[in-house]
Amino acid sequence: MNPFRFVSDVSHEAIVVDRLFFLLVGISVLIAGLVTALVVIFGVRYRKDSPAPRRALPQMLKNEVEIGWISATAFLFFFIFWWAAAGELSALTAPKNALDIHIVAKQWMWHAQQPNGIREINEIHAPINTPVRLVMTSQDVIHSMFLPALRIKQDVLPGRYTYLWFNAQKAGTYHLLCAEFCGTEHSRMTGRIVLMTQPEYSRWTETEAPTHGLAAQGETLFRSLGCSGCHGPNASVHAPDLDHLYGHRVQLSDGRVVTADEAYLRDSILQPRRDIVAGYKPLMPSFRGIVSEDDIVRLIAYLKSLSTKNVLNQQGERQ
Ligand code: HEC
Ligand SMILES: [Cu+2]
Repeated sequence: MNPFRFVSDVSHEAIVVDRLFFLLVGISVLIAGLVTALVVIFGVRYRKDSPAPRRALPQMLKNEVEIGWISATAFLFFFIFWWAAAGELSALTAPKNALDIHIVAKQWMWHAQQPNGIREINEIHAPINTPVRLVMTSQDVIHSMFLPALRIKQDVLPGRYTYLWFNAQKAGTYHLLCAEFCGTEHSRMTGRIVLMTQPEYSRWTETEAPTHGLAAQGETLFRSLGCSGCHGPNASVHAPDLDHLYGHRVQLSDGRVVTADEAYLRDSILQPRRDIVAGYKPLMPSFRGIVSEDDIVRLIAYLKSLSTKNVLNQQGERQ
């Protein structure tokens, strides 16, 4: 943990961010230096009572010079724009096979849940050379997940999910900070991200593993909350089968078609009246105030496991 590192080599994206940053600093220093030098030179040369000849009316430069100058600067700025935009766009969408780690922020701590159910406080363990996606929400106010070594930051909001992903290439322990003022102890809302090689990470998950993974905990909730009473195979209520749901498209009764992502599943549980599936009655009760953010994470992990199981089965049949 060296807070005074100027250059990060923890991930490919961090390296790109640094190069861009130093390019911009370099250009700014050059231009600021040039302007300062000219101010000083002209100030001295044309001071009051200086014998230097007054300047005549400005002369037009040759067209070629004007066009060359304008295209060169325009090209430079489009290049910077393209470079920054390309980096930013790839930072937005995580690869499909990313490892999902769920984060719930609350005043004043970070609560992480690994796919296999391990719970961590103010600490995130993650493997390197693997795309890792943080699926984040807040239980109270707005927080912001800041991982300076990876050069990434994302606000964490109550009532919805935001995402952050990275593919680290260097193991180590790095800072994790809250970058949005969130109350008295905001400055103490810090932690560490521990990046490990894949064998180390598997060993860690094995030694720490609780008896029940996240999806299994979700399945237990699914039964104890009565979801299975409506969504199960022998239900008397006409409710959609949730097996094929995650990642697939859903036709809603008002004609919209949406993709069932984490946000959709969360909304289905907390505000079921908002998106009614086509062909069904709005019979599902809202679970707002009944399930905590952590429980929603578990339920979603369970629903996701139903859909991956299905994809595997389909592949198995095809082979
Ligand atoms: C009283 C019966 C009932 C209970 C209990 C119930 N649901 Fe539902 N659920 C429905 C019905 C009916 C729909 C379809 C209408 C709609 O979209 O609201 C639905 C829709 C959904 C959808 C969207 C399905 C799709 O195909 O897009 C999800 C996800 C869901 N329920 C999850 C849950 C979870 C998780 C629980 C337990 C916390 C639960 N449900 C409890 C009846 C129920
Ligand atoms: Cu915070």
